[in-house]
Amino acid sequence: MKTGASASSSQQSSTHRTRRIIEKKKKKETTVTTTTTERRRRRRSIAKTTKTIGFFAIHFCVISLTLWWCWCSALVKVSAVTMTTKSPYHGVSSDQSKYAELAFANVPGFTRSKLKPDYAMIAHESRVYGGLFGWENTNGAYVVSPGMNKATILMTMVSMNTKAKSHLPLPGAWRFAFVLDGKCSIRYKDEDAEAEATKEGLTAGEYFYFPMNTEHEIYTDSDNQCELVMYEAFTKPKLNGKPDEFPTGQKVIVGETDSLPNIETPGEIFRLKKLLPQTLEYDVNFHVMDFAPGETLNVKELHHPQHGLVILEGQGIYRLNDDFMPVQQGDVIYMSPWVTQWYGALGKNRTRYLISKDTYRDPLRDSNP
Ligand code: UGY
Ligand code: MN
Repeated sequence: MKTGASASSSQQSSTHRTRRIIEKKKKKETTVTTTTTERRRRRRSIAKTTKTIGFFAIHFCVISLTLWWCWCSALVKVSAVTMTTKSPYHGVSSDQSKYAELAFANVPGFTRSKLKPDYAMIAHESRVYGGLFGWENTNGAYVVSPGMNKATILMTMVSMNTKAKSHLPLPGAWRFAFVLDGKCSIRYKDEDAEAEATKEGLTAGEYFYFPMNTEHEIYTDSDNQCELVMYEAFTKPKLNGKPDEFPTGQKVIVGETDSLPNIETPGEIFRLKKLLPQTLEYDVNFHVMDFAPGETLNVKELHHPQHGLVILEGQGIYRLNDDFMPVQQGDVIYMSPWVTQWYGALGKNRTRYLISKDTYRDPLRDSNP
C-alpha cells in the first residue's frame, strides 16, 4: 500500500514525465516546422538563384548573338566594300596580287606568252608597264602593236591613277576603250550639239569610241582610279571610195555592254554583242562573246580580218593555227589575217572575251596584209 507521501511523489513524477513528453513533442513539432520553413526558404532561394542565372544567361545569349550578327554584317560590309572596287574583269587589270596566287607565277622563267609570225599570245605575267606619252598619272602596257607581225592596231592596258588625264591619239586614228575596273570620266566635243559633252563615273563594262580627230579627254577624279583596255588604229579609207577618201558620219559612241541585246549567230552556240553600230562608216567593231563552260566556236575560222582579243572572264583552250593554247582571264591574243582560230571554254565559269574585228573594208585595198 502506498503512503500519502509516496503517492504524492509518484503523482509528481507522473506529471513530470507527462510534461517532458509534451515538451519533447512540442520540440519535435518545432523542429519539423523549422525544417519545413528552412526547406521552403532554401527552395525559394534556389528558385531565385535559378531565375537570376536564367535572366543573365538569356541576356548573355541575346547580347552575344547581337554582337555576332553585328560582327558578321560588318565583315560582309567590309568585303562588300572591297568587292565593289573589284569588277568581274578585275583580274584583267594591273593588280598583280591576284596573279601572285597563281601557280605559274612561281615557275621561274616560264610563260605561255608566245610571238609567232601570225599570232601573239601575251599572258598577263608578260606585260611591262611604263609611262604613256602625254598622259598624266597613268601607266600603260602595250600588248599588241604594229611592232609585232602584221598588226595594224595598237592595244594598250591602261592603268589610270587618281587625277589622271589622257593624251590624244595620233591624227587620223580612232580610239576605243573598255572599262575593266574602277571609275573614269570622259569629256569630248559633241559634233551635233557643237558643245562639250561629259560622261562621268564610267565603270566596268562601259565603253567609248572616239572617231579620228575627235577632241577628247579621259580622266579620273581625286577619289578614283581606273583600268582600261584601249584600242587605237588609223581609220581606213572609205569603202568603195577614192584611196584618200575617209568615211564620214562616225559618231562618239558611249555604251554599256550588258544593256545591249544578243545578236543572232546562226550555227553558233556563243552569245554575241556588238558594241559599235554595224553601219558602213565604221571600219572596225568590238564584239563581246560569252561561252558557258563546254561551249565552243563551231566554225573553225579562217578569215581576212585581224583580231585583238582580251579574255575578260574564264578560261579555256584557244586554237591558233596548229597550237592549242591554254588561256585564262587577262590573256591577250593578236590574230593576223588568215590565222586558223577556234575556242573551247573550260572550267567552272563562263568565258567572256572582247575582240576587235576589222569590218567593211575592201580586202583588195586593205594594206593588211
Ligand atoms: O567574228 C569573229 O571572227 C569571231 N567569232 N572570231 C573569234 O572569236 N576568234
Ligand atoms: Mn574570227
